Amino acid sequence: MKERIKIAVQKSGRLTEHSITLLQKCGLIISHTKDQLIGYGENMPFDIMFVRDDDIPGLIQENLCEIGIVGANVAREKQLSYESSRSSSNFDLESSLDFGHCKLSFAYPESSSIRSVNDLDGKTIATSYPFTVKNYFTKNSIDANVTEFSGAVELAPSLGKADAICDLVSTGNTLRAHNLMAGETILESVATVLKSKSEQSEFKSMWIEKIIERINGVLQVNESKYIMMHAPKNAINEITKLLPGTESPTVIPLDGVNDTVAVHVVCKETVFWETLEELKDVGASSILVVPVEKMLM
Ligand code: PRT
Ligand code: ZN
Repeated sequence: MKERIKIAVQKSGRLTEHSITLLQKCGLIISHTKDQLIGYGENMPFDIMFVRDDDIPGLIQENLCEIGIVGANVAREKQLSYESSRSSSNFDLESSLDFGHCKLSFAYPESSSIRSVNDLDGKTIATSYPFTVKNYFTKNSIDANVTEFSGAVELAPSLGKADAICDLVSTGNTLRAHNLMAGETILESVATVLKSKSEQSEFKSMWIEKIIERINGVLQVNESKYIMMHAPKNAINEITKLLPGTESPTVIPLDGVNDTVAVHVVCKETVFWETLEELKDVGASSILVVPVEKMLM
């Protein structure tokens, strides 16, 4: 039987749809019905394991999966928990993705006198990320107690279980609804590709590198644009400087014209209207900006 590589993604939650879309953009055709815990990659040797996000680092740690997509918040917490038991994590945080943005931040009851981390000595903090929070306290010499809550952390102060909390925040609406004030952020998080550090067969290594290269390609494409314009020959240097993240432009002569050329560039960062206006100021005309569908560097 041919070897298969297992990719763990969240079964049902904020990361699920984005993770599947990302793998599909990498060319993977997944056959999967809603109730199945495993999806089958029809055209590549990948199986997709649908699990709770908290289980993803552990599956890689135990060599049951080779790749995972999970919030950096979860990956970091698990790394610190392994380190606390004197082992080390068996995965690398490989690529930061463009979804799942959130912050792990302190929040203080409006009714309390706590206004910053400097007021936390001797206080009790509720969180679902005890290792990350304890690590922060140790590094900043703060002598506070940490109590683990697996859900509804924002209720802990009103239940009398904690003086403050440290939880994920996205819009901040949940904090406001519970009369909590946002405090210092200890971790900015985004969905991340985890890759096993275990040694793999040549076949698996080749496919793991291939899918990661394609993921990075998809990320680049999301921002990248192909830009075409006419420009005076002597303005090419200035044009390249105005377009961030470009490599050497392709310069094509125009039929019957001597001092004007067609310039084509791939720009790997967002192109703003202001940039187009600046291009015009240095002599460019007929500027076209088109999306890039696929890119392999
Ligand atoms: O069932 P499973 O364990 O897989 O799911 P889960 O409930 O643990 O995770 P899920 O789907 O809620 O989140 C998965 C990942 O999404 C997290 O680990 C983060 O990496 C990321 N993420 C991004 C968030 C948020 N934004 C977020 N806002 N995870 C949780 N939240 C919570 C936050 O804690 C708060 O309670 O959403 C609530 C609303 O936030 P506000 O600030 O927008 O009001
Ligand atoms: Zn979870």
